[in-house]
Amino acid sequence: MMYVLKDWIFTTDHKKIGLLYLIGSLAAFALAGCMALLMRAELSAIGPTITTNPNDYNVWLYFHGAAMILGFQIPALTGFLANYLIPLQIGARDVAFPRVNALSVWLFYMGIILALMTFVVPNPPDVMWTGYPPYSVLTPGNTALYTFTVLLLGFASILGGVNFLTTITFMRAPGIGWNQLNVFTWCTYGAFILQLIFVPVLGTAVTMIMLDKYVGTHFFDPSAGGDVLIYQNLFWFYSHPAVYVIFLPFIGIVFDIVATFARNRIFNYKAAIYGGVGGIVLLAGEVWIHHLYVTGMPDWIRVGQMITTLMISVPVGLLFISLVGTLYKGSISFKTPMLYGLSVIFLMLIGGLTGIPLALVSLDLHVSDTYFIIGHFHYVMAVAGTFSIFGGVYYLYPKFTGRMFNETVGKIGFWLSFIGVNTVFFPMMIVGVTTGMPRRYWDYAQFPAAESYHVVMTVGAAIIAVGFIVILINWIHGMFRGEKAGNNPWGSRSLEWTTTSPPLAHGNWEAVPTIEEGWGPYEYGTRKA
Ligand code: HEM
Ligand SMILES: [Cu+2]
Repeated sequence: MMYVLKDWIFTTDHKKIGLLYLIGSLAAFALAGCMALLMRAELSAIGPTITTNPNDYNVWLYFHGAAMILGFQIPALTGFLANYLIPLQIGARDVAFPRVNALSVWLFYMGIILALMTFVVPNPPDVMWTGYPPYSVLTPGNTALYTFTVLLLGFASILGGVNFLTTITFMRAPGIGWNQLNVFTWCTYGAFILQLIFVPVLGTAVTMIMLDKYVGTHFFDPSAGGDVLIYQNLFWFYSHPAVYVIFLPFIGIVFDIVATFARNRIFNYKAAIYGGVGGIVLLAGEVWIHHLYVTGMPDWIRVGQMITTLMISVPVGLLFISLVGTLYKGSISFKTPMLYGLSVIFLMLIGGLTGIPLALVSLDLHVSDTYFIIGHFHYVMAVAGTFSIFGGVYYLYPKFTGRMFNETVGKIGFWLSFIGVNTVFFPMMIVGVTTGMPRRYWDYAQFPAAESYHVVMTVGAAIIAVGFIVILINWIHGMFRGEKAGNNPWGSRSLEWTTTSPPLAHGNWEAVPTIEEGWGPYEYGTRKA
């Protein structure tokens, strides 16, 4: 037992590090999900329901937002999936800097532990995941916990970025050219470029908060010449590109799942990569003002970024068309991973179509800070991202466990979650537009018309919780009792499925795979390239 523990604690193997990211990020998801259940329970009726202290709601919401994005989605996508898959997809024995890789996962765990202090310290942080001043400076809450959590998770992702950009650029097996890379690997490449450029901006912004609160500087103090909008601009200058740090890897893994279960070549591969991924990386830093339309910005800035925001839907659209096109004339099998993959297309459609109107200043002014916004970003990022991650776990499950999960229970877990999320987040958009229900309110006596919607949303949240428990039971049961998986249970053409299940602990293959002329991860002998 001690040996096993030591082996995991001191591992530098990319597969084990990937699984450590998975365990930590799923724990963050479970806890942040519990916060959502508490919020939903409180909002299930007008008036105090499970607490009489409004600040409890602030703390739940802070932990929910921060843990879901920084503790679950980003680490699960650029930590677990990137670590486990990329070296296998490019035919490498490991990443470029294995020890740095180990350091980054333990920085991630230190960030998680610090975030958990929220439930231990007497004055928990209550600054929301956005950490806006002046409240984050003036609050008696422990803002330093928020700041250091962000810094630790930020350093972990910067180290990950350096590692994977180097690995993908220089460690591809002979014969694997840029046009033979998996879409997932390309998408993650784009995400890591954005990480390296924008994470330091967030690090700077939260450090300035700390200096204002604990050292007495005045960056955000208007009475001393400071300006709170500096922070909001810095925060969204990172956080909107961060949306693509989440979107790119999640759409990437969905591409790989859809191509495998449709037995089809990627539709318009080059347009998806160079137009889609390339376009997003180029434009990601040019749209952040759409989060600040209501802050009284001058029109020329708002209109300018309204245009860039509409423009960025073009590369996103290119990726979307390529993904849907990959289904065309495919022989589709509806296994559990594919159900998650297909559901992401549906969720993205709703999320994307409700996002385009938000780019328009005139419309956004009406729905900004209402439940319409919450519903929209849960569809386009939160839920689409989570379903991609779960789809990715189910897809790789036979590879990293060597066993199969139960297909029927897999489908039950999927449908419970799918029905649950639509029951929560679709009414959210309706109640936001029809009643103007504002976000971040722990009670809503002024909006009595919203109550019946809140009841439906709370029932939906409960269905999601049951779905997640069914999924967890299936994953744990499969690890001990699942059927043996074999190397390639899905019949995929991608390189990771040429290894054993699980792959060799060190080095992945006996010998670096030889890549034949014309090989490609999506060569199913269907349509011409
Ligand atoms: C799994 C089911 C989920 C449920 C039931 C849920 C529910 C909620 C609720 C009720 C709110 C608060 C609304 C308010 O008072 O303003 C909220 C806010 C939020 N959620 Fe979720 N959520 C879920 C998943 C996620 C996921 C996967 C993410 C990942 C990105 C996420 C990110 C956020 C963020 C960033 C906020 C805004 C926090 C803020 O206002 O500062 N949620 N969610
Ligand atoms: Cu944005």
